Amino acid sequence: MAEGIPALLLPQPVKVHEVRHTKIFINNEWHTSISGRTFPTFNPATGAKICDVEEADKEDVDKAVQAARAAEQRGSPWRRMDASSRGRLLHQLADLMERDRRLLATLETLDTGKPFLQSFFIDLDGSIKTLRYYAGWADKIHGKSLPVDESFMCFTKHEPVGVCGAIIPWNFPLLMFMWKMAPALSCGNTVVIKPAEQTPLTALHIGALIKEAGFPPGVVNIVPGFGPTAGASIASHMDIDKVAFTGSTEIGQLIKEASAKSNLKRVTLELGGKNPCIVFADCDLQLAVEETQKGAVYNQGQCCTAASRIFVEESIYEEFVRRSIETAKKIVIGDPLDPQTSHGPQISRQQFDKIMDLIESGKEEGARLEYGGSAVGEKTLYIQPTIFSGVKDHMRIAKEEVYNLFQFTTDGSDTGMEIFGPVQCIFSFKRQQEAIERANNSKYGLVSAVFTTSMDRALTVSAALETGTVWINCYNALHAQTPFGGYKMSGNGRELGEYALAEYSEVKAVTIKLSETL
Ligand code: NAD
Ligand code: NW8
Repeated sequence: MAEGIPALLLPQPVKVHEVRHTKIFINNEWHTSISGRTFPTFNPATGAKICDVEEADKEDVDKAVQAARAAEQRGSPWRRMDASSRGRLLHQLADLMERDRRLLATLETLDTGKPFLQSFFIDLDGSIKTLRYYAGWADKIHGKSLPVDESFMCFTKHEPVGVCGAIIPWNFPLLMFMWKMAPALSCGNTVVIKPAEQTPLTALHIGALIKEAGFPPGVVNIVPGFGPTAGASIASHMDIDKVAFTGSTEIGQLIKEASAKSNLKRVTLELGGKNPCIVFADCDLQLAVEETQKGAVYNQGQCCTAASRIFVEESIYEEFVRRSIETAKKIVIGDPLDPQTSHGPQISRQQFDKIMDLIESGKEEGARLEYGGSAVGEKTLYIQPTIFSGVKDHMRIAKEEVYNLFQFTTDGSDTGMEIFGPVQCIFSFKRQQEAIERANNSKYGLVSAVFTTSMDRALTVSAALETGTVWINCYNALHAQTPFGGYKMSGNGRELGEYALAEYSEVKAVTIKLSETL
């Protein structure tokens, strides 16, 4: 990202002497936890504690839900506000994020370990664009009038669902917050949002900006805390109307179960994938090598969109592997705050151990380790970008989804679904049909990619792939306008784009009997 640009000309992180916002945000005010408990958040690059954060639990979630309910009731300032003013407020928040962009990017990097320039250019840019996109929708959300039989007329109206819960993962803390909050507010809902326990800091700064932007109290409430406590209380709450979740498949299943057993709140899920790429011999080879590698290792491999199964046509297989190794050598591992760094640490010891275990199993089961495969230094959370080739489909690194589902149904234990680390697995294929079948042979269906210069082939293969997104000659090409979500066990519903509005509104049909006809 910073290639060829002198470091001095690039945006720089701010020196954060102290983190300003560490409390629970309810009704535009900062609250200490009812239990009196706090929890620490760490910098994964150094292992140092950044600060302590107030720990929300069930009682704090109840308080946040009460505030959100009062704020969405008919007659409240938020419900009385006209739709274009709602849009103005979302733009106002985007302006404040632009003002605080370096600080937000620095906090995101401290909390996640992702390289600063990625925080600055990708996460902040995507977050701001998502807000502005839904700001534009606020006064363009409307129903239809329907020509019904006999002497009736009918119109539909899109109303807010009510109080929307959101449970956010640690891999894109700010971006996932915006993917959920922006469409929810655009439709006129109020929200209770739980950031991941590993990464609460940027969400809390947004709390301060929400207040400064002038949102009425209770419209946005932020409850930092743990999954089994604060998260589970959102999922099973009797007075939350909808919950949106991004994270592991196992917890996604618990969320849906909790909804079923409580009040049947609406559920949207964005879960994992074992995302396939199909690389044909007629592709632009250098482009395919670079995009699939970025797909696999971007954000230290911690993406729901991670390219984890790369199928390459036999005739270019060896050259593809050779070039992938060359490209991996250019990745700069280092201090995430240094603008030259392109690869940081994994988020936590738990994730690090899981990934190293999977790398070891790959070696043992006979995959060829072409590059990397080790931790960097002692007692750090850094893992080298790693390439396996000659991977047969039966091996554990390739079939982790089957392995995990088996574990889940037998003893309920969680070994995590994806590798979720910087590991690229390259397979070879002979025929197009074979590649499609192998790509589709998964419980998941989040994203896939096709590399070819034949438009015909690109369209034929994209039609056959069972995934919510198909990228052709690109990877991780996400846009606020484009819906994103999974087929099969990768999730339910869509985020982003016009489609996401349907997840945050109820449709009311009003039918009128006309007494007079002409
Ligand atoms: P997770 O699913 O446990 O965490 C995601 C969010 O859910 C966090 O906010 C967490 O606090 C919350 N949560 C956890 N348990 C909950 C519960 N019982 N009820 C309600 N909310 C709960 O993910 P993790 O444990 O941090 O990571 C495990 C694996 O999940 C990773 O290795 C990776 O494979 C996957 N993952 C996927 C994504 C994604 O973007 N799809 C993001 C993070 C992790
Ligand atoms: C929303 C998102 C984006 C955007 C750009 C570039 C690289 C990677 C990602 C990405 C609006 C506009 C732009 C990315 C983000 C999230 C996941 C995986 C990849 N997003 N981007 Cl889960």
